[in-house]
Amino acid sequence: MHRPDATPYPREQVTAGILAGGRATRMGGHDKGLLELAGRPMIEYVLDALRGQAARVVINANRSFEAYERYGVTVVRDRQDGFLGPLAGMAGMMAAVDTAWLLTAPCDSPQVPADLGPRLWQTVVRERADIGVADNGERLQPVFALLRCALLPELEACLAAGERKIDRFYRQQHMVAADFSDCPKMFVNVNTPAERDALAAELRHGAKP
Ligand SMILES: Nc1nc2c(ncn2[C@@H]2O[C@H](COP(=O)(O)OP(=O)(O)OP(=O)(O)O)[C@@H](O)[C@H]2O)c(=O)[nH]1
Ligand SMILES: [Mg+2]
Repeated sequence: MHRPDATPYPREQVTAGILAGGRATRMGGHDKGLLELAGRPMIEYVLDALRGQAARVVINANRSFEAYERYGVTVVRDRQDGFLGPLAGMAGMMAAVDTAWLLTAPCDSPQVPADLGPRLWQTVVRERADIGVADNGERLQPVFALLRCALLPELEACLAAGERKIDRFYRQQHMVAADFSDCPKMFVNVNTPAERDALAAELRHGAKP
C-alpha cells in the first residue's frame, strides 16, 4: 500500500535558508549571526545543523556580506529594502534558489534539530501542503518552516499589499503545523546580551563531562 508519509525527504530539492537579515536592535545593532556564543559565531551553530538537511545553504542578510560569504554560501538580500521583516527575506531566498523547497531557520536560535527538515517534510507530505511550520506546543514558530518555492508569486503579492506578518501569509496558503513540543531548546533564541550570556553559560555547562 502506498503510504504518503513514507515519502523520503527530498534533500536534493531542499535549500536551507538562514534568516539573518534583521537589525538586531535589542542586541545594540550588532549583527546577531556573527555574535560569539560560547566561543563561536551564532550562525555557525545553525550552519552545522542545517548542512546535512539540504542540497545547499544560503544566508539571508542585509549587511556583513563578506563575513557571511566566508562560509562558502550564497548571501541573499531581502527582496525589498527597508528591513521589512523576515517575510521579505524569505521572498529573497525563494527567488534566489533553484530547488523546489526552502527550509528556513533563524540565525539566533542555535539549537536547531538535525531532523528539522525531515520532520517538517513528513507533515507536509501527509497533508499535501505547501508550507510546514514548527509549533512549540503553544503557538506556531513561523521562522522554522519548509516552504514550496513556487509560492513566490503569492508571497510577492502579499508583500506588495503591505503584509509583514509571516503567520498571516501562511494562513492564506495550504499550511500545516508540525509538532515540535518535544524540542523546546530549538525555540530558545537570543535577542539581548543577557540572553546571549545565559545561553552561553548553559551550553558551556552542558559541554562538561
Ligand atoms: N530578512 C530579514 N530578516 C529579518 C528582518 N527582521 C528580522 N529578521 C529576522 O527574523 C528573525 C527574528 O527576528 P528578531 O529576533 O526580531 O531579530 P531582529 O529583528 O534582528 O532583532 P530586533 O531588532 O532586536 O527585533 C531573525 O532571524 C532576524 O534576522 C528583516 O527586516 N529582514
Ligand atoms: Mg525584530
